[in-house]
Amino acid sequence: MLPRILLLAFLFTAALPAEDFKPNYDESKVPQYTLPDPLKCEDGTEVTTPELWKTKRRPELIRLFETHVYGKAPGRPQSQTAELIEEDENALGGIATRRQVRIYLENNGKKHSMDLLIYLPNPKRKTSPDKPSLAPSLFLGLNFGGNHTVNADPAILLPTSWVRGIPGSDAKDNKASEKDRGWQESRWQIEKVIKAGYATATMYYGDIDPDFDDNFQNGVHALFRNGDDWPADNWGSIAAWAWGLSRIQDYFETDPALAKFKVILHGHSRLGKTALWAGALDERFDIVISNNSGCGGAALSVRAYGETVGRINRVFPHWFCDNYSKYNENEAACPVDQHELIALIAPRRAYIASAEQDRWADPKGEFLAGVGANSVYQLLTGKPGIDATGMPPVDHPLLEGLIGYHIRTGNHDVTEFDWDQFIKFADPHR
Ligand code: GTR
Repeated sequence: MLPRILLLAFLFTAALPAEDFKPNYDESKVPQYTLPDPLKCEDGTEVTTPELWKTKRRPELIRLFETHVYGKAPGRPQSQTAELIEEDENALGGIATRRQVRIYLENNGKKHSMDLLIYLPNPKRKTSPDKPSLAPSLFLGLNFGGNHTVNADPAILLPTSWVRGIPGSDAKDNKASEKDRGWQESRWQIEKVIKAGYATATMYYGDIDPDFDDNFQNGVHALFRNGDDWPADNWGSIAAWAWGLSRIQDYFETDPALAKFKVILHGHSRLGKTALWAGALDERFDIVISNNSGCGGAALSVRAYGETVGRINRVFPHWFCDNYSKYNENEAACPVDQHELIALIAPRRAYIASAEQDRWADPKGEFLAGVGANSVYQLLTGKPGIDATGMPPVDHPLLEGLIGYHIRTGNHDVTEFDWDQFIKFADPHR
């Protein structure tokens, strides 16, 4: 039998649509381009002070990304409450306290709920004697298969929402399966994270918005949908998942056990795109980690290397706002590119992780987006984000700058190596 990871890689490739799209993997065929300047406003004003960045250019860039890329999400729902469904102070063999919290949202008379799984380390992380005021930290990320896939812990509740049948999972008829418990364990490394002193929390992304083109009738979109009108800059699914992450942060702030935690947002692939957009919008997130996020995530669109804007919009029409398709095969016309998404995280720390064989996500384009954000970090902090002159060799992480980066050997995945770097980068005592 094929190892599961190979089977997954095979199925993933085989599942690519039988359209004529041929990705470019030839660096010499990358078009000539000039990136939009993150420090130049639409009216030509040069941003020369942190104040001007904060009051003028940052809001402008957010509006441009909302209008042209991800769509504009609404504010908070009329009501949000949370219920502790289950708690065990002796979870994972005693190293953690598990809490499962149901978050209820209500708007315009419509209701929605979503389940959050949290592990807190036992005992609580010790503060360092020289930095006693440091807050504890928590990794927060959405998952692809259901909370029960992140660890084999038999007490984790299965999602009851629509489940996307990912190749390799046992989910059938869009229902979660018991057999998938712990299926994505290697991608989550829960025990390692806990033993390093961090808390960790996750939610199934389909609990926020199901990942299919449902004309935005389901998930949290339904709470705000008003008739058939759907403007071209309305929020797509990535914006909805990002909105859900901010609602989780709202919940943390109401819970005395969690309110003090610094939150490190992370995400893989489409959920890496989501983490970046959520972190760009919501400055309460302390650090943002993008793993193999590629097109519409950390990779520069204008390079059109690997997955392109046209290809992603055709295959996943519900991820972005409708306006984004204007830039199919026309990336340079878009007034923003993805280095400006990283710049929106400044002055907070960002980490970009690539994989050598994940050419579909354009590792070089992911690195160059970090470099493209340097001028904003320089303006806000006096230091560039990426602390290096060129792309580092494979398996040589850059951990020192405010923007961390690595390209590791291997495929599109989240591995223990990735987690080792995320943990080091996020260390509040470093
Ligand atoms: C692919 C898509 C990528 C990436 C990936 C994933 O099919 O082309 O942009 O998001 O899915 O999320 O697994």
